[in-house]
Amino acid sequence: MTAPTPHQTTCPYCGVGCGVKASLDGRTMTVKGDDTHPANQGRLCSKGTALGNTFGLEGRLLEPRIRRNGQLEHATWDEALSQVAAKFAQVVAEHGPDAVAFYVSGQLLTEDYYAVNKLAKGYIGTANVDTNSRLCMSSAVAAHKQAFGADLVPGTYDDLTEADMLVFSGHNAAWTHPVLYRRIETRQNQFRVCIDPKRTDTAKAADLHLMIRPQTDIRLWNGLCAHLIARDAIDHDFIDAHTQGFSRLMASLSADDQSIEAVAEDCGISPVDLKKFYDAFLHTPKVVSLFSMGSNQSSQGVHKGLALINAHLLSGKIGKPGAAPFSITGQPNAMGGREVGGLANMLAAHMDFDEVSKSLVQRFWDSPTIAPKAGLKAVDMFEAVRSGKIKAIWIMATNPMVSMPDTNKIHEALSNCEMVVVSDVIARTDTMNMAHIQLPAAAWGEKDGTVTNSERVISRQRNLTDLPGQVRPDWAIIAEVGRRMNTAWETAFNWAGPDEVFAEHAGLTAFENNGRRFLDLGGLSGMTKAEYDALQPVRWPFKADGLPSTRLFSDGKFNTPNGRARLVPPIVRGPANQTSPEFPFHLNSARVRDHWHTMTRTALAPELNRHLTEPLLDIHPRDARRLHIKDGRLAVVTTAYGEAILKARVTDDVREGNLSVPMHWTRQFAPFGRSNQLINPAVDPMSGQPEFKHTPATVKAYNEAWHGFVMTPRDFDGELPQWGEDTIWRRTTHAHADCFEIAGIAPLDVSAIEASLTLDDATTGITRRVRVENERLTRAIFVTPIHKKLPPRDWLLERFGDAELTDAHRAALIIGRLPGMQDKGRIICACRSVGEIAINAAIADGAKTVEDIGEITTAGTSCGSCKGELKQCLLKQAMKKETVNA
Ligand SMILES: Nc1nc2c(c(=O)[nH]1)N[C@H]1C(S)=C(S)[C@@H](COP(=O)(O)OP(=O)(O)OC[C@H]3O[C@@H](n4cnc5c(=O)[nH]c(N)nc54)[C@H](O)[C@@H]3O)O[C@H]1N2
Ligand SMILES: Nc1nc2c(c(=O)[nH]1)N[C@H]1C(S)=C(S)[C@@H](COP(=O)(O)OP(=O)(O)OC[C@H]3O[C@@H](n4cnc5c(=O)[nH]c(N)nc54)[C@H](O)[C@@H]3O)O[C@H]1N2
Ligand code: SF4
Ligand SMILES: [Mo]
Repeated sequence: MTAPTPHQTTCPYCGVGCGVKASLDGRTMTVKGDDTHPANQGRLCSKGTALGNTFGLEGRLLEPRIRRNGQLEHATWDEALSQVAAKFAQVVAEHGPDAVAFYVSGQLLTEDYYAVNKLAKGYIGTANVDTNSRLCMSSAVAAHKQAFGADLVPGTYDDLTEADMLVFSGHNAAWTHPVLYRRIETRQNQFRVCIDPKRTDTAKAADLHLMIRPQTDIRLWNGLCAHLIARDAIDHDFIDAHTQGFSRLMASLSADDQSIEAVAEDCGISPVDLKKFYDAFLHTPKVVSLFSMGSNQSSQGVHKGLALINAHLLSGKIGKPGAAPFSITGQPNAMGGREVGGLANMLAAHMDFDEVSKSLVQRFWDSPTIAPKAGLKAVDMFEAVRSGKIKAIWIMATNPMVSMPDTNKIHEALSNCEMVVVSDVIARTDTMNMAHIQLPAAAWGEKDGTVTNSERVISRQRNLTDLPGQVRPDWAIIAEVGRRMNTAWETAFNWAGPDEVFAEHAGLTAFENNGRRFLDLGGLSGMTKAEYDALQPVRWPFKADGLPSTRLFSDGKFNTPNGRARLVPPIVRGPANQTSPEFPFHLNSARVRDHWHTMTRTALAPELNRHLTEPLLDIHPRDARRLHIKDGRLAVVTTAYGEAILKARVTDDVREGNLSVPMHWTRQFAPFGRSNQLINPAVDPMSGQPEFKHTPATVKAYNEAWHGFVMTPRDFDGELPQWGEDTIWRRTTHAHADCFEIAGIAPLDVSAIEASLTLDDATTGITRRVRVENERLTRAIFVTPIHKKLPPRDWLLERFGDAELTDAHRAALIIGRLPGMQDKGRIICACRSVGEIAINAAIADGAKTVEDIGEITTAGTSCGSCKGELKQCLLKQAMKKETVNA
């Protein structure tokens, strides 16, 4: 048998955009990093490495479904598409084009994005097409447009190792852009600063962590600008020749006390540390400042971006190798979506709604109409659905029931809507559950097209296998609806393949451009299908045919009418909603290392569920003590919008008065631990980006009386079990079983559960039940009073995979472990499945470095995403030893 040929494609997760070589045998996939791809040069992180484990058909939606009398029923494509087209056409006819909306995603391919943008803006005539990038990048987009005249990201990945100083501003790169972070680590003697109210892995590894009070970034960056000016450390030639607005900026900065002491006081950090940062920035010519969600997701996100960009413009640290303000994108195709113009306030291809652009785009599309003005941004869009102004919405490749702020309102909106169409790859998501019509989309590895990563590199995501069931690529579904909405639109939507869509998109970027718009992909518009299929990664801007790629702003020319960058004075404000005696805490929300957003795909990979098995609430030890909240016990967080119940992690990695929750968990995995029912829907007034990183909150202990777990055979497609009213549960998926961690106050009634073995201890209150059917373990339930320990989960979970239990194993089931057995502890290395206990044992055995641990345990020897945590283990053990010795 010959080995399957590896196909080159691109990872579907983060904006690093790593090249992947995937080999397929049926639906069994093995992956490795593509060593020829400029983004990753062969590396992959834990999520990329696990791609093979999420490629099965488990949980997939494989056929269209229509809800009839409240029940979802199988439908043909013909029925489903006719209904979508007819309903959209009817609503437009009766209520006008703005009564329909599309809510799309940075996880669509550029071709999908182009198709939906053209349908909405050129044919239906509405700009109500917004995207989850509104929640992600829109503040950076608005800052770029103001400062540079267009949404242009100046940095490249090579700049990150070329720089002598790196700033991570609201960016936990170690977890969220792991492969970039691995590249950064290869660079020695680089001064790294992390600006984050939380002590993240990125902060722990930095030379300087500025653990600022939340939402004080503008004060910090404005202070830096004032410091540069006061020390005359600004680039006068650059400012004179290439910028405008200097005196206005000077005047606005001088309105505040910019002394180091005053700024440090407002930001809640030490003046010594702040001065270290300012001096390092001043003395280092090559600085890259990365900014991400801690910057963008704020009611002052645009000004946060502008303040950071100002520091780079004033010091001329832009347009040169190793010097750039660098907004890093989150999703695999956030950048491609921005190039297409799939945001409600952009028309297309970096053009706005001015008369010249509207005429240009309409002539290029030869379309019957053109959206006259900007459409509704995500939060306003769902509000318009809730109030009934929007009567039909089509959601593609995003899960707003989980990821939008104030999700109780999203639930209301979708419950009230006349027609909710959802295209997804997974059958059961919190948003799919709200759909009237579900459309099965082709998933990663099945779909075919292009994505653009954070450094403007366009890469192919390739179709590697036959489309399963009845799934169709997103662009093809959209095109078909376009054709069905109006027969006169047929030629506009009759692309034969993604290559034709891409050619049209590239053509539009070049149309009547003549250097006016820096985004010009004209060189790629004439590709044949074979050339498109063989396309290698290419970074814009480029001269022709993708080569050679040139550096943005290297000539000091920006995309403004006079070619000068704008220095815009950022205004220092607090967050939209201030804390109060009722809600005294700042609630932050962030990502974890091994999960992707709403977990629809990463939850399928057992190894990705092991790093953090449930959502944790981070709370400072002093706050916890005061409120009697114990580490590992449940706590109730309440905001003006909703409530959540999660396990507390007492840690000084957060500031006193701050709380932090992960954003990922859903109704499918932890209905009580969902973050976004807590989150306030306040937005930046300019970008419309929600303030996910700050909601006033309060917290108290839940005081659960008992805890336990229930294990059932893995069933991702099945109905979720129903527990008692106040039973808090969290689910993790393992290779052969689902594990539900449960806890509650009122006693749990387990009498209805059929069991073959029962061990109830009336004196201790411990309940143990297991069920064995046909020699296989099919149920395990352990419940104990809260102060009693539960057995480790691993061994029992593995038994669900045994086709036939051995006698010794069967006898041990009811105890939950073999005599003398050791647990793995928390899994640190997901790739090699190495737990904390083995790692600590290796350290006790003399391992002194991360590499030593790797040699003994294999931890950290695959993707390296856990190296930061291995360092932490070394530090912790060293500190323990010191305490013991002292
Ligand atoms: N593992 C993993 N990686 C991912 C993703 C994922 O879901 N999982 N998603 C991808 C996507 S779409 C995105 S957008 C990126 C996001 O990547 P990041 O921006 O790195 O992600 P977050 O963890 O959301 O937020 C970053 C940090 O902002 C901090 N922060 C909160 N408030 C403030 C503040 O006021 N000021 C400052 N300076 N910082 C603050 C938080 O404490 C947090 O550590 O990650 C991408 N990569
Ligand atoms: N509290 C809090 N909330 C946040 C954030 C935060 O930091 N804090 N961050 C925000 C940010 S930056 C982002 S980007 C969003 C992300 O939030 P979402 O976009 O809602 O998250 P995903 O889980 O990535 O949703 C993608 C959906 O598309 C499906 N899908 C995958 N591939 C395809 C495909 O090819 N076609 C189709 N049709 N469907 C597909 C997946 O199964 C999944 O249901 O969350 C935002 N929400
Ligand atoms: S860093 Fe990880 S998640 Fe991001 S593109 Fe690379 S392999 Fe995928
Ligand atoms: Mo994002």
